[in-house]
Amino acid sequence: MKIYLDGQYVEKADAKISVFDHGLLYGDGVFEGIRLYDGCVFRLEEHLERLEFSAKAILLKLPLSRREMADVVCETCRRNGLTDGYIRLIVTRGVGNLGLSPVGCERPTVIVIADTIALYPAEYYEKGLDIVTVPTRRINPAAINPAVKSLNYLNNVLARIEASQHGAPEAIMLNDQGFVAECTGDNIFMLRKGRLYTPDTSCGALKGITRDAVFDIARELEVPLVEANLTRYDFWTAEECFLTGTAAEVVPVVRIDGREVGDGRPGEVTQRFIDNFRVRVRREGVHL
Ligand code: PXG
Repeated sequence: MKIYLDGQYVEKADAKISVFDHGLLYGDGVFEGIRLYDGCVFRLEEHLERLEFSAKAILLKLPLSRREMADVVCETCRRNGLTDGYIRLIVTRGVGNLGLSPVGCERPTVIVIADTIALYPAEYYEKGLDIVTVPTRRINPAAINPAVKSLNYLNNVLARIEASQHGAPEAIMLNDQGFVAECTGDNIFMLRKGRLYTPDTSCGALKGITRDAVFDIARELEVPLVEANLTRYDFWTAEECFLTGTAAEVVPVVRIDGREVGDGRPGEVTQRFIDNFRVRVRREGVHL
């Protein structure tokens, strides 16, 4: 496997970074997780824009232009002979000294990993997920805004561990006011009386690329969509629920905190969104 590391394509065994890299020392950096479908990088421009916004928010100047970054992403896929897979794009503050200040970091580290993806089991899509709310809260937007896809994922990691302690594959995370924010690596939607609802990003959620795709699907399918402050009660009493994310795509939820969602089976509207999304991934990509 070839990995892009600071201007070179190196073998996996040689893809190493310094212990003085601030990405490691402080989680000081940003990243993207991107999917490759049938030789097309799904919504690459949107991912690169989010990376730029994340970098801007943490005052990190990206060393590559949008065009250069896109070329490096595609070239890494080509060099690995991939047509379907998962791309992890990482930019850290770079190598510095021991000390929080990034002043000594001369050059950001840029890494692109392109690998095959372990798909979610088909059962998740056929039967739906059984998920729980966990105690670990999403970060307050006044701290690091959760819209920044930063290398600080510890609260999401803890939430994911708490989910697995309950045997759940994903977890609902609340914000500090107790409203539903999102899941640990997915956004969340629910359906009630023909309207689709999702937490407003001011509730502390990542502006998901898949979430955006679902907004477009809602427009196409003429399902009204509302961004709002939502509580756990809203989700417990919903008719349908699903999660969206680069890894998960669109996946139904059938049980939340021990309460059945609707009739406890993946919903009809959810299925229409899944089907529509699976067509789009082959249409909305940048060809390698
Ligand atoms: N919320 C959070 C906190 C995320 O990290 C999403 C929502 C969904 O966003 P996208 O843009 O993917 O629709 C994410 C994305 C992984 C993995 O390795 C996690 C994500 C993406 C890809 C892989 O678990 N998180």
